[in-house]
Amino acid sequence: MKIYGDVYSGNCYKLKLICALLAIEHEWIPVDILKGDTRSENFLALNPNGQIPVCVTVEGDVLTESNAILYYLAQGSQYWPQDRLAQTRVLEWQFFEQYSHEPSIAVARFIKLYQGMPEDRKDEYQARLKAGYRALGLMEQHLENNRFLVGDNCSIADISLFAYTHVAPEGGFELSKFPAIENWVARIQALDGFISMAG
Ligand SMILES: N[C@@H](CCC(=O)N[C@@H](CS)C(=O)NCC(=O)O)C(=O)O
Repeated sequence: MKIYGDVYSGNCYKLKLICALLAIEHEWIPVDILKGDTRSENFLALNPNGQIPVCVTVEGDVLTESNAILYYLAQGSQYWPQDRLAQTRVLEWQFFEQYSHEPSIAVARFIKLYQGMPEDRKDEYQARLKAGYRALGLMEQHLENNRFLVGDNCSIADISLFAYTHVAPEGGFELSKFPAIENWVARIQALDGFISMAG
């Protein structure tokens, strides 16, 4: 199996993390977005949407969309629950991540960390910060009474949300305002097989 990605991208790190937790062997192929790798003819032949991560399975199927790939990789493991309601709850959090969390937190991080806060994106940054804090508030509320996002164990819902939440301070978010999130981050970091973004 091959994974094309950049580990400092949370979307790609999700896959690095599930592979580490489940000891899934794979070849990691580094892709540099800033150098325009995702716009090359070869890459667009793989993913016409021009985005990482991309996973090429042992059978040669090309998979895109980080949360869909998590679903593929977690089949048969404890990270994908058996129960229909719990499965639906996992999907709820993953759709929340893609619509309400990642677009604000990941983009705020990109503007601040990668682009160094250019003048023409300052207003947008403030809007993303506000939306990101709202998303973190919703997570905090849930995690005040729950150890993980769904049920008593870590699932791919947690992996999806962990990816950009734990690096939210790089985007200017103060995680110390969210003690339940900080405890949840520590619980994930303590999992057997956990690997950090830089690891
Ligand atoms: N919904 C996609 C988002 C993927 C995404 O935004 N990838 C970024 C890196 S984090 C990317 O490839 N950006 C390059 C581009 O769009 O040109 C997923 O979850 O996989």
